[in-house]
Amino acid sequence: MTQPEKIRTVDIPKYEGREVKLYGWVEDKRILGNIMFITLRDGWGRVQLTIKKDGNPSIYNRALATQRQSVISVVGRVNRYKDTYEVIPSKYFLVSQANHPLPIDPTGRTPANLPTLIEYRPLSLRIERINAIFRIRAKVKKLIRDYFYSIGAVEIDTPKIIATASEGGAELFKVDYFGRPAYLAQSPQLYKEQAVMGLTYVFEIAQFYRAEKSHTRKHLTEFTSVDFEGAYIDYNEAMDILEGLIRHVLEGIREEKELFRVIGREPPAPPEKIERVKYDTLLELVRSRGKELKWGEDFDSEALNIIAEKYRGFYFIVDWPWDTKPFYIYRVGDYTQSFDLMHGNLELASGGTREHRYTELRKNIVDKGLNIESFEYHIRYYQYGMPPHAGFGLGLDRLVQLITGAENIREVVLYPRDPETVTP
Ligand code: AMO
Repeated sequence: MTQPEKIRTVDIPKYEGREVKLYGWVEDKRILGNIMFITLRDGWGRVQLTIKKDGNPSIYNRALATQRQSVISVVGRVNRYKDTYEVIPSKYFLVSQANHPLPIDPTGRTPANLPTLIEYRPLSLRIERINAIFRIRAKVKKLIRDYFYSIGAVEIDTPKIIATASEGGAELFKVDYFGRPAYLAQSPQLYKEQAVMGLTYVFEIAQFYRAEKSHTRKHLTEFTSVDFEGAYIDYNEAMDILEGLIRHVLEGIREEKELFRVIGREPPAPPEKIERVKYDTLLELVRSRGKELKWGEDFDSEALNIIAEKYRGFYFIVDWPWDTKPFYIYRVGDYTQSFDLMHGNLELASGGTREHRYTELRKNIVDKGLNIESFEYHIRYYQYGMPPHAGFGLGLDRLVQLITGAENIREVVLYPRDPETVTP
C-alpha cells in the first residue's frame, strides 16, 4: 500500500477526496454532541479535523486527552465542507505534548504583556498576529535584497569584531580579544566604503551594536542595518536609490494581503516622490513654533514632533551642518552633502556623499578631534584611486515597525537586546 503524501495545510484544496498526512499543533478543540472539531495549524495555515465518537472511539478518546498546543500528526481523507475543507482522521498520533498551564495563551485571547511574549517567544510565534509580523519582516528583507540585486549591487559581509570605532563616537561594546581590546561593530561604514573601490555598488543586511543606554520604543543595542554604498554617485543619487528601495518594498509588501488582514492594518502607501527639505528650513519651522535650537544642533524629539505635525509621511532632511555629521561625510563649508530619511518623527535612515579625497579626509578626522593613527589603516586606501561615492544606512527594525504599525521596536525583533535585556 502506498503511504499517504505528507502535505501542508495550505495545499489541502489540491487533495480533495484523497488520503493525506498532516503535522501541526492543536490550536482549539470543540465538542458538539458526539463530534469533536480540532483546529490544526502548521504555521502555513489551518484545517479543521472532524472526529466522530461513534466513527472512531479510539481516535476520539486520544484526541480528547490531547492538550491544546500539543503537536499531533494525522492521516485522513480531505472532504469538501461547504466552501471550506475538513480532514476526517483515520490515524492519530500524539507527537509532542504541551504541558498545561501554558505560560502564555497562544490563541491570543488572554493577552500577555510584551516582556512575557518575548520571554516565551517560541510559543508567542503561534499567536497569529505575531506570526504574521515575522513573516512580513522576512518578506521585507527579501524585497530589499531583490531590489539591490536589480540595480547591480553586490551583497557583502563585513566583520563584526573590529579594532576601532567606525562611526568615531563612543557607544562601543568592548570585548576581550585574547587579552587585547576589540569592539563590536556599530556599522559597516568604513568597510562598505572600501568595497566600492572594486565592487562599485555594495549592500549588506546585518546586525550591528550600539552601547547606547536609550530606553525608547525605537532603540535597541543590537539592531539590523540595511547598508548601501555606491561609487560614482552623490547624495542626491543615493536618495534616488533609497526612494526606489522604499517604493519597491511598499509596493511588494501589498501582495501579503492575508498577513495584513491578520494584523488588522494596511501597509503605508508607496510614496510618489519623497520631498527633500533642507535642515535650515526645518530649523526655521521649529523656531517659529517657539522652540529654541541653535544652528548646528541635531533635532531632538521635541523638535521632531513639531516637524512631524507638518510632515506626516516620508521626507528627507538634507544638507545638515558639519557639526551634526560624522567625519566621513562630504563637507561643503559649514554644511554637508547629507540626508536623513524620516517618516513623521521617526528616523529611518541616514546617508550622504562621502569624502573620497585623501587630504580632505585627513583634515576631517582631525577636525572631529579623532585620533588619526587609529584611522591610518582605513584612509591609506584613499591614495590608490578611491572613486567618489555615496550611500546610506537604513534601520530594518524601524522600517518593519513602521510597516506593521508596531508600537514598540521590540515587537518586530525575535530576541531584542536593550540595556536591561540580554538572554542566553
Ligand atoms: P546611523 O547611526 O544614523 O547611520 O544609523 C542608520 C540607521 O540605523 C537605525 N539605527 C537604529 N535602530 C535601532 N536601534 C538603534 N540603536 C539604532 N541606531 C541606528 C536608524 C538609523 O537611521 N553609517 C551611517 C549610515 C550611512 O551613512 O551610511 C549610520 O550608521 O534607522
